[in-house]
Amino acid sequence: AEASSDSDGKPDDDDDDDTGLTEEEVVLAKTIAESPESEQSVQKAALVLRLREGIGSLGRILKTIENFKGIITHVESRASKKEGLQFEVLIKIDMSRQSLLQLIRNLRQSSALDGVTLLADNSVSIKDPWFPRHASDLDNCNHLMTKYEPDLDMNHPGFADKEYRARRKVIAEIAFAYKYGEPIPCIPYTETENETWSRVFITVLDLVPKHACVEYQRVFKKLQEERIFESHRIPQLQEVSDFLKRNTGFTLRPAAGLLTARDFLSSLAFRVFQSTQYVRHINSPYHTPEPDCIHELLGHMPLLADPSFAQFSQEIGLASLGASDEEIEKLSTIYWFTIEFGLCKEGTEVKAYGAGLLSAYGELLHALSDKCEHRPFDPSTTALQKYQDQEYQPIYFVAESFEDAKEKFRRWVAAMSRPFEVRYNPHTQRVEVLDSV
Ligand code: HBI
Ligand code: FE
Repeated sequence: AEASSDSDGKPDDDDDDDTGLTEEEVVLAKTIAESPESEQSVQKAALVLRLREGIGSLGRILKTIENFKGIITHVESRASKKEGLQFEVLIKIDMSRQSLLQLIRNLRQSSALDGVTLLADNSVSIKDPWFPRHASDLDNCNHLMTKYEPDLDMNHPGFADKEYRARRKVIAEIAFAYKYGEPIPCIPYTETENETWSRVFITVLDLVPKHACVEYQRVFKKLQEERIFESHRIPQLQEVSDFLKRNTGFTLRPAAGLLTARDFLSSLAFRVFQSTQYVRHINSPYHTPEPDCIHELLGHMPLLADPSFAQFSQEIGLASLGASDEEIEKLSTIYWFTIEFGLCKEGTEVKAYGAGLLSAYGELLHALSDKCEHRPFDPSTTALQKYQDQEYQPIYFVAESFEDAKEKFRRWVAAMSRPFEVRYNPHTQRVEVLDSV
C-alpha cells in the first residue's frame, strides 16, 4: 500500500521528460528529497523503480545504492500492472545529497543498471527544494529530533519508570501510523494522566484572568462552555481539532514528539498543528522541557482558534517552505519568541500570549516579573536572539498586537532570499509556487 500511495495519486508530478527513454523503459520514480540541505548532509529519499527483467535485478540496485554509501531504510515490491515479469520497487534511502544526485543521474542514464530505469523528471525535487504542497504531504514530514526523551535522557523524570516509557511508546506509535485525513485515534487517558492535567489546569485557571491576553481568555471561555476544557479529564485531540476547524480552519495531527523545525513549521502553512498526545510524567507536573499534550492544549489551542493569531501562525509556516537552513533557524527563533514565549501590550499592561508561558505557572510569573528583560518585537533583531530551552528566558519580546506583529513579520519575510513566492489557495488547500526567476 505504501508503494502505491507514493507513486500514484499525483499524476501531475509525472510529466514526460526529455531523457529520450521510451515509456516501456521508463519507470515510475519519485524522489522525495525532504530538505534542501547542503551537499554533504544526509537526506532521505524514496525511489520507485520499475524492473523490466524480474525481481532479480533488485540485487544490483541495492548494491549500487550501497556503493554510493546510501543507507537503505525500507524496501517494498509489488508486481507491476504492466505485461510480463515486471516489478515496481519502492526503496527508501538515507544518503548525502551529492551522492543522491549522482545516483539519480546514473539511474537516469540506465546504462549502469540495464533493465532498471527511473523516470527522472522528479529529480527536479533534488535540484529545487522539496516541500509539502498539500496537507497530505505532511505524511512525509514527521522527522523527530531526538533530544529529550524518556528512553534517552537520564534527567527525564520518566527515565527510570518502565511503565511510563511503555505508555509513551504506545502513544508514539499512533503518531507514526497516522495518515492525513484519518480521525485522530482516541486515547483513554489513565487516572494518573488526568490527575496531572487537573493540577496544571487549576493553576492555569488561576493565572489566566490576570496575565493572559484577551484573545486567549475569550477562546478559553468558549472551550469551557463547550465542555472541551474541563478540569477532570484531558480533552481528546480530535474534539479539539474539530473546534479549531470551526473557528479558524486549523486542524491537528498527532506528532510523536519534538519534530525538526523544518517539518514542524511547514505544517503551519496548511493550518495544521502537529500536536503531541502523551502526557508529562506525574512527578514533574509543572515543568516539561519537551512538548506534551497539556502544553499543546492549554498553551496553543486557545490562540489557534483566534483568527488573527491563526493567520500569523500560518504566515510563519508559509515563510518556512523552501527556506534555507539559516532562514529556518531564524524562523524557529521568531516562532520561539512569539508563539511560544510572546508577550503583548494591552493598554498600559503587558500580557502573555506565548504557549510556553500560558501552560507553565513558573515561567509566566518570571516573564512578567522584573527579573527579565522586555524588548519590543522586531523580526530582524528577534530572529537573531539566541534562545535556550532548558531554563527560563532572560529576554522576552513584546508585540504591540497580533496585527502589528503580523505586519512587521510580513515586511521582514519580503526581504528573505527565496527566489519564489508561495501562496496558499484555501479552495484547493494547496500551496502555489510563484516563480520569480
Ligand atoms: N515539534 N512537536 C513539536 N512541537 C514544537 O513545539 C516544536 C517542534 N519542533 C521544533 C520546534 N518546536 C521549535 O524549533 C520551534 O521554534 C519551531
Ligand atoms: Fe509549544
